[in-house]
Formats: sequence, structure tokens, C-alpha cells
Amino acid sequence: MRKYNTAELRESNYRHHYHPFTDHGDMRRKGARIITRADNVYIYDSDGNRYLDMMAGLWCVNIGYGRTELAEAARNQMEQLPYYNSFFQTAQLPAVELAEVLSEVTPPQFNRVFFGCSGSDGNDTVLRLVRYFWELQGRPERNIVIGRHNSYHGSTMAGASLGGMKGMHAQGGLPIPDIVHIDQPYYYMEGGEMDEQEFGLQRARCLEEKILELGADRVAAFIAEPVQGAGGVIIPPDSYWPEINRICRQYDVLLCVDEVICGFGRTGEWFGSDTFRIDADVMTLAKGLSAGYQPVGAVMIADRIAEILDDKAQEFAHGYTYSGHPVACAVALRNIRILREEKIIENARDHVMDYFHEKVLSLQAHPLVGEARAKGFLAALELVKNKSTRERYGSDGSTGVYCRDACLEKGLIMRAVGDTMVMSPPLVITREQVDEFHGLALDVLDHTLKGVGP
Ligand code: PXG
Repeated sequence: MRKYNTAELRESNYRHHYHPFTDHGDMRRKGARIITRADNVYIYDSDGNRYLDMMAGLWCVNIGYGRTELAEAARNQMEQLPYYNSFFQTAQLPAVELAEVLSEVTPPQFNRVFFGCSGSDGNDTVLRLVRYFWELQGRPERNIVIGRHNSYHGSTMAGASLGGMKGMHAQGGLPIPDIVHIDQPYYYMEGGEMDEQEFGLQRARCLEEKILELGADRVAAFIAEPVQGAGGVIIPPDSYWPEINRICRQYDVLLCVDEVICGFGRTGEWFGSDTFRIDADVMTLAKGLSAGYQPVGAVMIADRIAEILDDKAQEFAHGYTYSGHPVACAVALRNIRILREEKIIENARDHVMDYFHEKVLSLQAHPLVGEARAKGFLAALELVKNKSTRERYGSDGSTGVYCRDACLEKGLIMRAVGDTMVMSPPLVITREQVDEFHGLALDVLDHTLKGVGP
């Protein structure tokens, strides 16, 4: 195995690399983890430590690490045509083919795609597209987009504004104008004594109330993740999405579904829209689209929107140098071919999903876990001081950080969202690896309980 000088790498990294979502003082004290290689569901650091990656990178490596076919696809495309753009009536083969394949695998109303490089720029496209849709019909005042508190739609100005993260809004003057937020369907922490399905309906009806308050003729669209990921794997009650569908249709508000995390198998079906029967007009894709092997994103456009865009035959003044990048598209295509040919999503759903749920839910018996919940290959553990009152240890998220650090010590990757531990393992995880996770998680929870006190 190759040897690295971790101390030197850390020092250089600290001096020269400004990281996303990182406390640099803390990083200087503890030193960055330097990841050097990965295989299947495991990643390895520069000291040779192995970790079971229950986050699939950052919710994206759905087919697991080390698929050499994707490297071949990238290499072949780089040799054939490393770059050409898709502006000004030009196309190249991988983009043409990927657009067709995405029309096949996404729900039937989606037959048109706008390519980008990430989920964040995809949601910028969504914001401009939905406003443009109403402008084209002579309704420019219909420009307000409704999002939700504690949702995540990316880090660009539009992405962070559409998202409902308070900490992000506090920096840089966000949200930008004409974006508003409603409450989230977070039953465990916000449902109180209410019946869960009642709560789901109530939170969906916050959308109706907001539309009526603003006036439907001012509202362009509503945007939401099927399951909130970065917000803490918040799984809405079953009553939530059918009511959202109804409200959007009734007031003719475009429904934008952000499938950046939920797309490509994460919820046990191809899309969160399949799992929750979401009747969307616009769909944002990234992450699992290329399984993280290339930066690529896509915005799916429903026929009813495409018809207006075609009919008015104007130019959408929007695009990125790398929209439809041939190498990124070639890799995404190969990824989707693997998902289809090996039936990775169906196999995960039929052979591992229930077992994963059983093992995750069993952790609720642990004294530190107030609730364990799972949907598809997304799961969360709520760490609380008092199970019956749902009281936290504190509001600073330090129990989550303690638990996350304990995970790293034991060779496990889970992410802490405040005091909620979240997971999103590669879909290729086996039952044996789920057992490995379960053993490590119990160990980590015991250790954390000792550390933070009963
Ligand atoms: N939408 C959703 C639902 C996401 O989860 C984005 C958009 C933005 O995608 P890009 O590719 O621009 O990052 C995301 C990204 C976390 C974490 O801490 C989550 C994301 C990104 C970084 C960190 O859980 N999700």
C-alpha cells in the first residue's frame, strides 16, 4: 500500500484549501481526514484506516465505489470528444442519448431535459425556468416560489434561497426576493401529541394557506424534496404528498420536486416521485445520476411546460459551459445502464431494504435513541436525553458531533444533522454489511451515551 505523510498533507491542506461547510479552526486542531481510495462500500484514509461508508459519499455513490466501467466510459469519451458545448443548436452524442434515457426512466410526463453540473445550479435553472414559464404567458407577476423551512436545495444564491436553512440565510443577504417558506412535515420534533396523518395534512395545508395569503395569481411554484435529506432525513407522513398534489393542481401552482438525493433508487423506487406518487412539473436531478463519478445534473421538464416553451419559441437565456458535458453524460449513461442491467434498485429493494429497516429500527431500543426511522435507503436516529419527552441534550448539536466522531474512531461514516444521525448507504450494500453497520452503530451509541451521560 502506498504510504502518505498525513501530517504534511494536513498542513498543506489547511494553508491552501478553503473547505465547504467546515469550521477551519476545528479542522486545524483535529486535522482533515484525507481520503485516498475506495472500493464497494468502504473508503480508506491516508493512514490506511477503513470506514464503512453509510453516507455513500455525500448521498450519491448509489452503485458503490470502484466500478471500472465508469472509468472506461470516461476515458473512451475523452479520447473521442472531450468537450463540446450544447449552446446555439449544437449537440453531441452522449447528451442526446442521456436525454433520451432520462425520458425513459423518469415518470411519464417528463420528456425534456436541461443539463447542468450539480444540484445547486439545477435549482437555479428551476427558479429561472418556472418564472420564465409564467412570463411567456404574459403573467410576470406570478413569480413567487414557495419552499420549506429546513429543506436543502443547494448553495448557489437561488439554491440557498429556495432552501430553508437558517444558517445559510444568515450569510450573504438571503433569501433573494420573492421566495418564501412554509413549515416542514417533521413529525418527531414538531408533531407533539397530534395524530401523525393529521399532522401530515396540516403541514401540507400550510401550502394552501400561504397560496391564499399571497394570492394564487402571485405564486409560480412550490419546491420540495420527497424526503428532506440534509435537513435530517425527514420522512413525511403518508397523508402529506397526496394533499400537496391536490393543492398544486387546484391553484395551478407548478410543483417542483428536488430529487437530487431521492432520485436513482434512494427511496426504494427509481424516484421519490414514484414512491410518494408525486405529480411534478419539474424535477431536479444530480448525485445518483452519475453515482457521484462525475459532476452532472439535470432538470426534467414536464410536457405541459415544454409545450409552452416550444409554442412561444423564444430563447431561454440560460446555460452553462458544461451543460450536457460529453464526459459527464457518458459516465451518467453508463451508470444508468448498470442500474438497469444489474437491476440494482430492484434487487436492493427486494433483498436488502427490509433487512436494513429491521436493523435500523431495532436501534430504537437503545437508551439514547428517541426515534429510528427509515425509508428506502435513507435512515435517521434521533439522539435524545429523554425518550418520552423527546428532550435533547442541548441545542448546539454537540451530541451529534460526539457521536459522529465516535463513528469515525470505530470505522463508520454517519453524518450528524444537529443531534440527528443520518444514513444513506450505497444501494449495493449487502445484508452482511448491514450487520456490520448494526454492530458498529451499537458500539458507537454505547460510547456516546457514556460520553454525554444518561
Ligand atoms: N438539492 C438537494 C435535495 C440536495 O441534497 C442539492 C440540491 C445541491 O446539490 P449540489 O450538487 O450542488 O451539492 C443537494 C445537495 C449534507 C449535504 O450535508 C447535502 C448536500 C450537499 C452537501 C452536503 O447533507 N445535498
